[in-house]
This record gives sequence, structure tokens and C-alpha cells, in this order.
Amino acid sequence: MLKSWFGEESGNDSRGAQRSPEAQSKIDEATSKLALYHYESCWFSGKVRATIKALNLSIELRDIHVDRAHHRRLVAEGGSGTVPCLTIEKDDGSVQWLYESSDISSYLESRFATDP
Ligand SMILES: N[C@@H](CCC(=O)N[C@@H](CS)C(=O)NCC(=O)O)C(=O)O
Repeated sequence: MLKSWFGEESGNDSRGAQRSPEAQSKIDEATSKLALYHYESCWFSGKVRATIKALNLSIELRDIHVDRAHHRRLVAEGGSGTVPCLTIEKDDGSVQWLYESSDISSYLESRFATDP
């Protein structure tokens, strides 16, 4: 049910943004530095997953209900157990923990809605 609200159901033929292989490869390299802490039934997480799908991004999903180590790390390093939360690994190795679904979606759209 929740999945269908966000177009996540299997068999959905919407493939999201389409790019040249070169552009997709650059985006994939950038998104390898990102991870989304979430859980399946969280409505706010679903909104962000829908943005990820629409932009055709490959972002590691860390479900805090499936793996409690993800939850422990979210609380210890992010400072709050609230999901969704996007981690952004910077070039200097530091990690930004970005909370708030609307801020995460805005960040992804501003960074990836146009080709690099
Ligand atoms: N305003 C937040 C709401 C996020 C939120 O309420 N997440 C819930 C799950 S759907 C949560 O993590 N609640 C547990 C907590 O706040 O510790 C957003 O848009 O991201």
C-alpha cells in the first residue's frame, strides 16, 4: 500500500530520469558517497525514495529497522534517530548528516536534476 503511494511497487515501468552512459556514470560516482537512513513504512522516507527513483539515482539505502547497527550509527554520529537522513561524504572525509525529507529532496534535486 505505502509503496504504491510513491510509485515504488514492483512492475512500475517508470524508469526515472534517463541519461547518457557517461552522464550516468558520473552521477553514480557522486552518489556512491551518499547513503539514506530510512525505514520502509516511514512516509517521509518514502517521499525521499520517490525522489531518488525519479532522478534515477543509485544511493545505498540503510534500513534502521532491518539492521540495528544502522540505527546505532544514525543516533551516535548523526545525533538523532529520526529518518530519513542522508549522509554526504565530503572530499576531506568528513560526513554531513542531512535530516528533514524536504531538505534531502531539495538537495538531491539541486545537485542531480541536471546532468553534470
Ligand atoms: N519533518 C521530518 C519528519 C520525520 C519523521 O517524523 N520521521 C519519523 C518516522 S516516519 C521518525 O523518525 N520518528 C522517530 C523519531 O523522531 O525519533 C521530515 O520531514 O523528515
